[in-house]
Amino acid sequence: MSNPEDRPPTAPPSPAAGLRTPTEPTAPAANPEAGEDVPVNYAEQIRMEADRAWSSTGVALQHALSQKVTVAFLGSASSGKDSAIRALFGIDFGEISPIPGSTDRLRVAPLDKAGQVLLVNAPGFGDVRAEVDRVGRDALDALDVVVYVVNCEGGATIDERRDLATIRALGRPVLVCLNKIDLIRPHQRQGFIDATLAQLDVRPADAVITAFDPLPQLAEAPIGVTEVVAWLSTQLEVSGKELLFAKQLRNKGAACEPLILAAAQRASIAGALPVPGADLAVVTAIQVKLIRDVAEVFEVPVDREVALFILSEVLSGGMRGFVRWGVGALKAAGWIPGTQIAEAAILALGAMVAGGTTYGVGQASVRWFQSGGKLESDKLRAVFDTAAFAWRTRRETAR
Ligand SMILES: Nc1nc2c(ncn2[C@@H]2O[C@H](COP(=O)(O)OP(=O)(O)OP(=O)(O)O)[C@@H](O)[C@H]2O)c(=O)[nH]1
Ligand SMILES: [Mg+2]
Repeated sequence: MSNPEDRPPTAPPSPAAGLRTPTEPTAPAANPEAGEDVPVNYAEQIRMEADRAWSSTGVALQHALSQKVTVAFLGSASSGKDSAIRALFGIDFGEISPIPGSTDRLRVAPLDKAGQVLLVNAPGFGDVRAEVDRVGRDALDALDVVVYVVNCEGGATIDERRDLATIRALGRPVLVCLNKIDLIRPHQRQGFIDATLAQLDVRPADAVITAFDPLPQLAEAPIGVTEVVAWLSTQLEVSGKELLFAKQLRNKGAACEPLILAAAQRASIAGALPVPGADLAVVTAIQVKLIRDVAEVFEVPVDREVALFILSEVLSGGMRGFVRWGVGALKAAGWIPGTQIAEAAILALGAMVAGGTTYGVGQASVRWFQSGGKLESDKLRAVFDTAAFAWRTRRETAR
């Protein structure tokens, strides 16, 4: 587990060392479909907007980081609660010091040194609730989300159904994990899943199939962790707590994925065109915030220059790839640079470009921070383009 206090004293990716002025866009070939006439001052435009966005996103970031999050892992004995915590956060819950006052029956422990992220762990909830002391009650009052772990090997019991009803009465989002799926033969799985969900009266949308600690001969790695993270992140986003949660996750790249998807989604519905000659402000602000969020997850200090560098490199460097495709496609649809968008076809394309560039910026940032700020520009751009085109493909097939 890492804490802000544990931060290695590594220097931030130094703009002075690794940074160069974004390459001047190479003159695009005269190909009407590839978006010629791309203004050469695009890089300047991006830098200006990103610079402005840097200041405005600081407040939002501070707010996100000042939150408190409480996540409970509940469920019958041996269902896999501790295994879930280990798979998600990479820690042994038993080794974290509980908050004084919590009991053996309901343990409350902080994941981070500042105590902003609390985990609650309790077996068989129904009878525990009657006995909880003040620490337990406070934790339950502050609960943001509940992960209810069921050993689906034996199906659900009446006690579990009752437990779940009591937990739902708390009025918090509850995710049911049908755990130990590895122990069920593949051809019997669907039957087990359907039966268990019916026994528990849970909708499929509120359940994830998991194996938090599978037998090595049955599965190489835990199953369903990505889905659990995605579900929790979506729930926590409502109250702006998803970043704090993401920071605690074991797998940093995977922790960023829901943040990137959510940002791309926001950008695509913003109704703005993040291309040369259009209004960049809204989408650029989303992208700058995303870069800062990704840096937070990787616990790397990021400064304005680094954010500007990543953005201008991937968006304007060379003016190729996805951005170039976007400009070409928009023009082919009748968009004239510098004008307002009115038509649905152009709006839809703009949404695709906004979502794709944001998704690409997120993935490029992950790779940048994973590399310790040492990724070469062409590799950074390649990550961006691959991701942005993948977003486009996904959207096209989703239609
Ligand atoms: N095959 C398999 N075993 C699992 C899985 N998840 C957990 N287990 C095993 O089930 C046992 C109990 O797991 P724990 O994570 O300790 O369960 P718990 O809910 O914390 O248990 P208690 O705290 O005792 O109530 C351990 O031996 C785990 O290795 C899984 O997905 N597949
Ligand atoms: Mg346990």
